[in-house]
Amino acid sequence: MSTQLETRSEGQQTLHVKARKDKGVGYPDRQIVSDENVSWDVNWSGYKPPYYVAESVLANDRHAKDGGWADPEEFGSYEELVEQKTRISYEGLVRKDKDGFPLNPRGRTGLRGRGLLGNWGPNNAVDPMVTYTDKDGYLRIAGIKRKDADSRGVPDERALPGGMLDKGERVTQALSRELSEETTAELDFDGADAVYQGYVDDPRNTDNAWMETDAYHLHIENPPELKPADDADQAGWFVVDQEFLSKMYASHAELVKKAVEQWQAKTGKVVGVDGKVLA
Ligand code: RP5
Repeated sequence: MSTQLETRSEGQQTLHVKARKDKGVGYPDRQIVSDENVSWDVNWSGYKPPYYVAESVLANDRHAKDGGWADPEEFGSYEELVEQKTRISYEGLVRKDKDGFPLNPRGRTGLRGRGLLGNWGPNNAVDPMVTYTDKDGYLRIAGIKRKDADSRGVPDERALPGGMLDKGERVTQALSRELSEETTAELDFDGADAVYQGYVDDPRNTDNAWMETDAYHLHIENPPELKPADDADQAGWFVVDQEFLSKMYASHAELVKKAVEQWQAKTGKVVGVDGKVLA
């Protein structure tokens, strides 16, 4: 008999790791930030991280371009930006540095600016987690290979088919839209279970711009076919085993573990380390 899948979350307040060690495509090297120096409350006079904002962000300044999705590079105050475009932080009040730039709620990342992210401060995403139990009794989840995985040197990495929350969009609408855009599957998330709201340890995060998500779980009986589209190079139903969890993008493994933990509590089922659903 399999031992149980490790679903214990490492906690949502743990130090971010990928946001310090990994990089988005085109990023300069981050200044190395040791665990002891992550917190903004630690005085560190030697902290002089590079500044980076991607060309694609600058080219999509919504003040300069119709349909632009990014904040302007120069801004009066963070509060003004919040008024112009909804941005929600589930991490408490957004702190600012002495120059008025929003500060990453999990601390230093070794990089200033916005990198590939359009918003100063939180960038809100949604992550649909859709599972079913296959005919052999394995728990499978809808996953993708992101288009940027090869360029980041992690071809085996897998991710949830998540994406950005559009302005004025309901979270359940965004979950359906993103799933459909990345996998072509059409599902209704109105009855889905809320799993997590908050910071994502994303490789694109910087000191001044970071990802936050709303993650929901839906367990279904009849899985639709998944075909890769939009930001996905591959899409498929992956067995939720320890190995799959170990190669997930950003902090997606933490989200999946939490969803499995909730599902086990709700159904009384137990998922083994190999993804097999035990009675
Ligand atoms: C992650 O980035 C989120 O958890 C979500 O899966 C994803 C959204 O960004 P894009 O896929 O739109 O680049 O932080």
